[in-house]
Amino acid sequence: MDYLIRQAASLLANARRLVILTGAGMSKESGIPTFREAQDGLWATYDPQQLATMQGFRANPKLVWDWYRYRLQLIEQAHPHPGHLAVAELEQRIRGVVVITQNVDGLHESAGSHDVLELHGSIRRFKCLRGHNGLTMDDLTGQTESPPRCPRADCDALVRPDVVWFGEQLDSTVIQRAFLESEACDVMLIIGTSGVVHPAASLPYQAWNRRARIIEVNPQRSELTDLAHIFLQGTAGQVLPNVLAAMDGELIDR
Ligand code: BV8
Repeated sequence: MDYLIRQAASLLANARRLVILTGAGMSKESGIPTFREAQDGLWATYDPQQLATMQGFRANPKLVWDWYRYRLQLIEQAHPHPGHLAVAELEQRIRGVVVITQNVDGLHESAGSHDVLELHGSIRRFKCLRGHNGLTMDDLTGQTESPPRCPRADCDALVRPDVVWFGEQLDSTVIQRAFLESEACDVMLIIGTSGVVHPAASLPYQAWNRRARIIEVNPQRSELTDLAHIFLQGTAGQVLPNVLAAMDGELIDR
């Protein structure tokens, strides 16, 4: 593995434009469960792919709202781990780094990453079913209903998280830039994604088609591992600081 880490470090150190694509596994070591794992406790009996849909919300607005409130509470107690900090450090060391994340938890920004594309929106932002967006939890204080109603004048539509649900289109500006960056990069670092959800999962193929070198960090193989020139089998919190150390010329003991 040390050899692979040194190879990855060398690719990153010489990258002209680096895209870092992250998924739920990136936040696992911050205490946030991934989508594929059985949701624990209260949510073990629900399928995230049913809850993270407009149909699910319309069928049971309170259940979906409560699920997001539960996840938001987990996220508010979470902190970036050494893997997030390493991603932010890469932005300091390499020109043209952009983080493209499928996560809605905001931990990359908390860790100090500046150029972050949130493909699937943010759990910290809210909007109503009539399209009033830019709402935060502060705008909703004092409301006891679950879900709350829109605080805008003359609107009492239900409020939902400003995330992209299954079956919903991604923000066109965000996904267009994500494709452009994936086509222009010469190195793509993929961290903690099963590569199942589209269109995010098609970004590595864009990079691969343009001969970018692909590095994947994941404790197990994913749908994208066959594209990786270097597969670093391990967790984000363990592997990424080692890659950074290797870029400094020494490898810390694991
Ligand atoms: C759309 C926000 C079109 C909400 C999410 C093409 C082919 C097949 C299907 C489709 C397709 N095109 C569209 C679809 C349908 C669908 C889709 O992809 N379905 C899949 C499931 C088959 N896509 C959509 O609906 C998208 N919309 O395409 O619209 C359209 C066109 C016209 C008109 C209308 C619409 C919208 C998709 C976005 C859905 N929203 N999130 C919320 O968060 O609540 S997706 C959600 O699930 C997450 O954001 C994340 O993206 C995804 C989970 O995936 P991962 O991040 O990969 O996480 P996962 O748990 O799967 O894996 C974790 C990985 O981490 C594992 O590999 C594990 O080994 C690893 N790991 C674990 N621990 C660690 C680790 N790695 C590192 N360190 C560790 N410690």
